[in-house]
Amino acid sequence: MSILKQFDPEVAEAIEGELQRQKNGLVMIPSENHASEAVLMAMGTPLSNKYAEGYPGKRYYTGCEFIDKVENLAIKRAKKLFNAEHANVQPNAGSGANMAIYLAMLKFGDKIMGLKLDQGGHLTHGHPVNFSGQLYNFVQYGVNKETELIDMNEVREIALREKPKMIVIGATAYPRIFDFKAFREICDEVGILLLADISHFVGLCISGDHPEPFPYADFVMTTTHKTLRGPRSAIILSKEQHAKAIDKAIFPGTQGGPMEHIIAAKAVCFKEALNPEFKKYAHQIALNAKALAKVLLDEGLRLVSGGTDNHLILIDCRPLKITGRQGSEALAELEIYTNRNTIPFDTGTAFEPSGIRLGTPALTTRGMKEEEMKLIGEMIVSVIKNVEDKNIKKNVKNKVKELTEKYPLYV
Ligand code: DSN
Repeated sequence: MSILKQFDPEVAEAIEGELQRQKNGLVMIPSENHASEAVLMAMGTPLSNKYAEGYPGKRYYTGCEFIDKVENLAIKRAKKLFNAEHANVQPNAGSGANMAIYLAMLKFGDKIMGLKLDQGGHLTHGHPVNFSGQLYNFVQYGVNKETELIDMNEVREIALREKPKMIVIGATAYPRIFDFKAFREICDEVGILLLADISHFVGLCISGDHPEPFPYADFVMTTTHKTLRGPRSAIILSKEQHAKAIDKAIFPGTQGGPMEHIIAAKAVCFKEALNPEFKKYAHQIALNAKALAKVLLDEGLRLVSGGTDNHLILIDCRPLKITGRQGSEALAELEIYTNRNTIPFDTGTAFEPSGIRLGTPALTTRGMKEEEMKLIGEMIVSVIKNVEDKNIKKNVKNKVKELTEKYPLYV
């Protein structure tokens, strides 16, 4: 940092500010985490300087011997971690990775089934403003209005009626488990492909708190920076029979030179995740989410689907007479970072939705456990029940300081 500080104090100052924000705050946005220093270090390396279009052993550039070594390590570790037949570690991000899978297996205009965005899905699972909804003919499934759970009978009915070529499962705001086996049975009945986008809960698939997608899914896409705690990026895992098509869809289909510094950081992250300690960490994410949900429920909040089975929770703010934006902004003022989110059958908008989405991956990285979740849950409830109360805010701000000092980050 000292060279950067000297050369470009403005950028250095902003980076330092962000570091301090993370250190001094409680990061509870469920898609965020704090990568290790080893992961961060791998990203800031001269591997970024190298062009390496192609794949290990088959590059379009000379001088790729060290790049090949790094990418082969990432591939080998990813395959082992996920019990996968094939791994492509080049995708830059989850959206592009999903795009490549569609490109590999479908024709524009083909029918796909995905979970509705406002009921927990992702933009790339068929939303009309996204390339997915514009280039493909998406039919969407949702959650049951009463239970707020995915209704497998409805999924089956839609699949049999619509006969899509692929079903996409996975979510950004669904607090429950995906039954991969049940989805596979439906896909087999219709004779179609299954893509599991496990980006959010990937860590829990490794710890055993969520079922594993293989052997049920044909393709697995995951980002690497959420519960997996690696660099901001993604990978695609698949059965061997689809390996060529996937590789071609990434390069030259949708990407050029791979970001080998990020691939190095992914290799480091997979090494961390293969360590038995990671399973303990990811299991604790789930335990912490349950403990947090319990205190929120005990304090009288309504949670979507009545709780959580994974790493995230959705609070329905309507009974509190505030919007998700008001609630999340009141918390952010006190350095508790959550995000506003739509809830199923929301009457609000994406910008002014009725929910707050929060989770435990980053707090768990800091070493916090159930006891801290109880304390934090009580703090959150006191703030969102009284968004204008200055005394409560002062008290919570002090508690955030105590907690972040007790569980320091990047020491
Ligand atoms: N934006 C991510 C999230 O917050 O869940 C998904 O891509």
